[in-house]
Amino acid sequence: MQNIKENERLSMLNHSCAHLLAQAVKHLYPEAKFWVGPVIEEGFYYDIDLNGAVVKEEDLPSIEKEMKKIAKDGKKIIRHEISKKEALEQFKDDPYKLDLIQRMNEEETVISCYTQGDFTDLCRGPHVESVKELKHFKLLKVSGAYWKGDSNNKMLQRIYGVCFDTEEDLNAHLAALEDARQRDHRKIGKEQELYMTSDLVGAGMPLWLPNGAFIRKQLENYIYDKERKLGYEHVYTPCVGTVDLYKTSGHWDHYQENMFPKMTVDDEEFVLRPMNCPHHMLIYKNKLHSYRDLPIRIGEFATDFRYEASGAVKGLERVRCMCQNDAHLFVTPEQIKDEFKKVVRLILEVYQDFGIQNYKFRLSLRDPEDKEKYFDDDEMWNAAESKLREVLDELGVEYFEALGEAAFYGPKLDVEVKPAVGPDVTLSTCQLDFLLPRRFDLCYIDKDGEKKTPVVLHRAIFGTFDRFTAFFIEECKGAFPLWLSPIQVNIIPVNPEVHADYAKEVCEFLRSNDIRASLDDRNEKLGYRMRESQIKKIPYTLILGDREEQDHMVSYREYHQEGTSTLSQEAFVNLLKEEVKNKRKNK
Ligand code: TSB
Ligand code: ZN
Repeated sequence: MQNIKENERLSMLNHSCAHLLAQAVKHLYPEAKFWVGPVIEEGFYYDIDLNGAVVKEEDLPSIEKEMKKIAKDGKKIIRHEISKKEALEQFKDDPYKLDLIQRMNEEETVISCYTQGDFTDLCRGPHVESVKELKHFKLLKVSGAYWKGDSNNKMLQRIYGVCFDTEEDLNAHLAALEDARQRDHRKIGKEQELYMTSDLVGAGMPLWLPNGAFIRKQLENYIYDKERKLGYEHVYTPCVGTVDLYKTSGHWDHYQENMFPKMTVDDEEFVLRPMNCPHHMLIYKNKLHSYRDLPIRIGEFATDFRYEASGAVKGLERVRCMCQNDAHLFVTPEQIKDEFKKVVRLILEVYQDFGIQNYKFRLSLRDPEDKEKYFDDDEMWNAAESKLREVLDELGVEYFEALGEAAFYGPKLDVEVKPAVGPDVTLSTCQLDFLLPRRFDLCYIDKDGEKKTPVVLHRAIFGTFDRFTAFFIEECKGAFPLWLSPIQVNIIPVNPEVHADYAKEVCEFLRSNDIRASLDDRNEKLGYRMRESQIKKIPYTLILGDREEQDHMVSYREYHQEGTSTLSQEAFVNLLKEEVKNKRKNK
């Protein structure tokens, strides 16, 4: 999708279109007063005070019609410059514009206004030359928005729109928006009963429903197997820790704003944990280690709680209660590069299994100016940061660098992906840490018999199961690959009264072969039941009638494919088993 804000011409066009919208609204609602109308990634909006009137989606076409009329009239858009004093006088009846003018510096001696026909707005510009250029636009939606984003203020009406130079560009953009809406994991999550939320549980606290929980369990099993093969050992630890634990780790000083507040039980102070590293440090410390034992890889599917602003919470993607696919790898300094490479290779392998192609590696570095967030040891930071660069260069992986994105304990490699809606997010991460092992006084006995401090790699391949599931729902548009689908086959007897027994027999046969099958023997039309099977995006639909029953065969239709094929029951099972075995690929 085009990012309007990043394109100079589109940005100007959309800004002018926001003025056109305001002018049309003023014609239709003479009482209207206007706050601000900025350009955003998806187009533009204008916040409007309609003095009690309410604009609904169904009113948008009439506003568009008025916009078209004004545009056709073709008035020039003219810039004037006035002094602050003149501006205060000119907009004296408009409290919103007065608020804007009053906030401008005295030094801003000239204030610009733009006029088109009977409409003038305070604005920095720039604008297109004439409203005639505004031909290919669409109003998209309307919502409420508090003045200045403050819920104590009046609620204004925010009308969104977008404008392009050509009808084709506009249509392509609208199609992309519709595609994003259809892919949005919050929509699919509801439709396919994957998860729910409840105000009684709280914002950002998703409840995984059976279908979603099934998918998550498959993800857990998948990554557990891979990690076991790579020498990881998994543990269970509590999702709380004492304040002292997080003071020792440094989270209390460096990460507190992301944590839930502490609670007191008897005479102990606890916090819901935001990260699992401290627990895993203690597990490492439970035993004496020799250099020969390293790397030690402690993994956990661990529940964490983080404070995320209520406005930032989003479906399963950004939650306040999450489950990390976490591990802490304890290595000698000589093992850092090799272990780091193994993690990057695992990331690449997993993404390939899931058919994920659109992602970027980001090398997240400290901001050397930010002494508050990052501990002050330039030598340690420089050494850590250059180690990561070396690994990436040796692997030939492309990446970009981002200052100020490192964790407080060290630099990291993050994988960035684009959700259907909203800004990019991090999925996988691998972080290098020289700090926490010191703070927990960890050691191993080296070759020379001396005590040494290990280095820790923090890594999460799926990131959290929550965020990965959100992303993957959008990636596959809710059509999960066979191995992840809660229901793999939906069986439809052509005439339930005649073919139900055979359908039941097939269903039992599939289930006895570990295939997750459902039976739709409702007395509904065949076409209706087949359509529903497609809407639910079930990978295979079986259609069983006279011929299938006589020949002891099954006819199946794959999701999103035209036509059916026929096989023996055994051959069908083998087909599915093969597809599950080769998994992991999305169709
Ligand atoms: C990898 N201590 C490390 C760990 O050992 C850690 O916690 N790293 S993290 O802060 O980057 O979090 C790990 C992953 O959790 C992130 O890469 C991201 O994918 C995911 N994540 C972070 N915040 C949220 C959230 N609010 N909702 C869902 N997932 C999140
Ligand atoms: Zn960690």
